[in-house]
Amino acid sequence: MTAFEDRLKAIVGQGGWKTEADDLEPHLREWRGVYVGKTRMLIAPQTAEQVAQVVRTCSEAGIAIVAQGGNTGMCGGAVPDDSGEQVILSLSRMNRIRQVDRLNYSIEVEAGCILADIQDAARDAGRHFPLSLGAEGTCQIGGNLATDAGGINVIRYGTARGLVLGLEVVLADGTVLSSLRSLRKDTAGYDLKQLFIGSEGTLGIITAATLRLYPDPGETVTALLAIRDSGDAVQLLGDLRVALVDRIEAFELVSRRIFESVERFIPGARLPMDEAHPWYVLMEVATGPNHEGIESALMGAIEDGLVIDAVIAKNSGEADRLWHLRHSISEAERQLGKALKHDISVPISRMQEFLQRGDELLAELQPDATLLAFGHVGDGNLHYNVRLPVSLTGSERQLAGERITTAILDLVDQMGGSFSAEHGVGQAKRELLARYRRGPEYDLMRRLKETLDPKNILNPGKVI
Ligand code: FAD
Ligand code: 2HG
Ligand code: ZN
Repeated sequence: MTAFEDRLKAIVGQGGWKTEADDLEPHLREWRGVYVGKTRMLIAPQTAEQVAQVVRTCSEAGIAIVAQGGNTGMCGGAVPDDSGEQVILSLSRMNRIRQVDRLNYSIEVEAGCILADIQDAARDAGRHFPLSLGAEGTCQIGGNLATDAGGINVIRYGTARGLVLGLEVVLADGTVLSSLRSLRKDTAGYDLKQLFIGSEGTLGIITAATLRLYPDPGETVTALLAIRDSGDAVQLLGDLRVALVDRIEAFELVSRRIFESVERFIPGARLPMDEAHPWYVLMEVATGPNHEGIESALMGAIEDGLVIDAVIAKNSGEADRLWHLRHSISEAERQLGKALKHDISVPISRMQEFLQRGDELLAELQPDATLLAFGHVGDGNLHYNVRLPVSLTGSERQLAGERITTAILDLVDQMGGSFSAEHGVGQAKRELLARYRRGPEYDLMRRLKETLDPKNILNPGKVI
């Protein structure tokens, strides 16, 4: 096996690999510590051609490859299995922003670019790259595309998939498939790039992308709104979309319980409302220079009884502090103790019904469980996380967890929703994919995997 490792080292050159246990350790565990694996080595190419040579070498030797971006994924997709045989292919040295085309509103980037760096490069060019999520300082665009990430601005700009104009991918046999076009219209045959977006490293390795940019949204206003009931959020959104002429950039629902844990675990975090309310909406609106419409829209919502209290950020510092509360939720939840995570979506019009039926299910199955619900209500995606009582023993916990997850996800399925809205499948939800996408949809996914990766060397054991 040394000869194999030497061949990989020769492809990437000095500084392009890691084999020492201490260096590898952060790459072997997913950020919550739920999935931990082993590896033979980490290899970090600098060009698509080097990626192709690594893939060819691994394919010849029958060694599996796990692509890894920022390793912030929620489903264990970027972590190798525990055989110690798999190679981690890190994209982190492919981090060049190649070019910004201002008139075409596009940017070409390598897969290892950190998401926040792409946002900054767009801003420096007077443009806006709207993908935004709590992990943006660490996650990489290759990982964002491989998981079809969502985040807080989907309501206005769609998920990562909608932001891709062109893609460069290395296939399982080492072919470099380059379609780095920057066109908005292109009906020349099948849209192949869509196959790789959301495929979590199982169909190809994404090495570069051309992304869509937008005009800078200009002045925005961030407001924290207290609401009586989670269901009111949907009605409120429906009304505000009209009142604000669809200029809502983000619309997030958070329960009081969640903000309490953020205040408890995140240093300096404090909700700027004295009175406690059961639910909150954190909203960002592109208002224009005079903050047109926002106050009258909110007054209308207060008169209608949908909003019971509101705080409007007076400046960007206050807005950043509000968003910091939102982006700290996962970290607070991690410190509170692992919860059962349900990253679900339902049609927005059925969100209220889902929340009500979900409450009923929890009350029936585990009345002493704690619901930690929050999410991107503006696009129908809720993180319906559930914390089990600490008093349960290991086996009770396992059983209760399985019963609750099955009941919640069956409900989501019956309501025309998805068990995986934005985090992907990884190794965490492989069985769920087989369960909820059974039939022709699942069969075609299998056939695609077998066709594109016949030796099953790309991230085996993940997704399918
Ligand atoms: P990784 O975790 O490294 O990899 C994820 C998957 O993609 C793996 O299967 C991996 O094999 C594959 N992969 C990575 N790079 C490539 C590549 N170049 N080619 C092919 N396959 C590749 N997600 C959301 O959608 N919305 C959120 O709001 C959100 N908020 C988050 C907040 C926090 C605090 C954290 C920790 C995570 C959050 N996430 C969110 C989850 C995570 O950040 C996203 O899934 C992100 O897109 C993963 O990017 P990454 O570079 O870390 O990918
Ligand atoms: C978010 O919206 C992320 O903050 C993380 O998608 C969700 O931790 C979670 O469950
Ligand atoms: Zn989310």
